[in-house]
Amino acid sequence: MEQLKSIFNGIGEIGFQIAEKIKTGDTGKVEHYNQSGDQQVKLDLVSDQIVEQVLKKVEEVGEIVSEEKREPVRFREGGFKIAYDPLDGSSLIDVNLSVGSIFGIYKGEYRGDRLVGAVYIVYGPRLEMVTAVPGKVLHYRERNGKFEPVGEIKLKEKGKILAPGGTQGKWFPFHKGLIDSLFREGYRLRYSGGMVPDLHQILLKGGGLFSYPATTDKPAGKLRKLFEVFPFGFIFKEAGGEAIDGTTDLLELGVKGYHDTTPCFFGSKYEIERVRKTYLEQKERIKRY
Ligand code: AHM
Ligand code: MG
Repeated sequence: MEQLKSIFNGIGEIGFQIAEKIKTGDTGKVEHYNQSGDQQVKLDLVSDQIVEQVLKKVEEVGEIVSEEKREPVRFREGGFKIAYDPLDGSSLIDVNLSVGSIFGIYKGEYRGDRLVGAVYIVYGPRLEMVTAVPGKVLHYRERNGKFEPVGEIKLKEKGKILAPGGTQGKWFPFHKGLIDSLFREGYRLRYSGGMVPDLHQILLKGGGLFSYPATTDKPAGKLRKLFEVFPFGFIFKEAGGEAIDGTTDLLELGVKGYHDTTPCFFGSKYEIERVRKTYLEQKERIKRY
């Protein structure tokens, strides 16, 4: 879609500006908590302002909302709506691990089935960007101050790595059983605690499974539908993988509030089928009691 090009260009510019701030900015915390109750770091807020300033100038963008904002900010009538996490994993900057920015682009309402595109930026040893539109997920890498295409991302049927999120002591036994059985099959652990690099690794290595399940202390999971889960759900599906909450396609989940969370699983077909089977069996078991 031609109109998305200027949005992708704007997001590319945002990537360069946030990358500069990460290199030199203050990683201290501020006395503010976002809607999800996370203490914000100064860089979260600086990054949020960068996104707002750049997207305000892009004609095609009507409105934005972010993990750091209570409510949407309206720029103009019509146009696309963008929901984003300006700096995901910001608590990892202190220890110099990779972090990212995540964007979902909507036509109409902020709902999974209204997504028309998604983008993420990875701030790692190198600056990278991935854009997705229906049928095409493209990988870019920074070279001489510009994003240059590297190639298309396509998932295989089955991968080799697992990124199992959430505190293990708070996992439900059937979830632990699933993860343990995948490890017994030979999967290897790859979890940094940054959703963007963890999912980027699965996408580039051809497959695997990232999970952030319901836990006994967080029955609705941790990750936010609009700012983290839907954009990656779209990207995984367009790359030939799947994204579910255990049983249901993530993009079919309803949205009640901007900061809603959901359990989530992203992966290639084989691993997601394993998740679905386990979670459906569990649902059946609950029904019987
Ligand atoms: P954030 O938006 O406050 O940075 O939180 C999101 C991050 C994800 O990047 C990551 O997958 C998850 O939180 C890790 O959570 P945990 O520390 O519970 O494993
Ligand atoms: Mg986040």
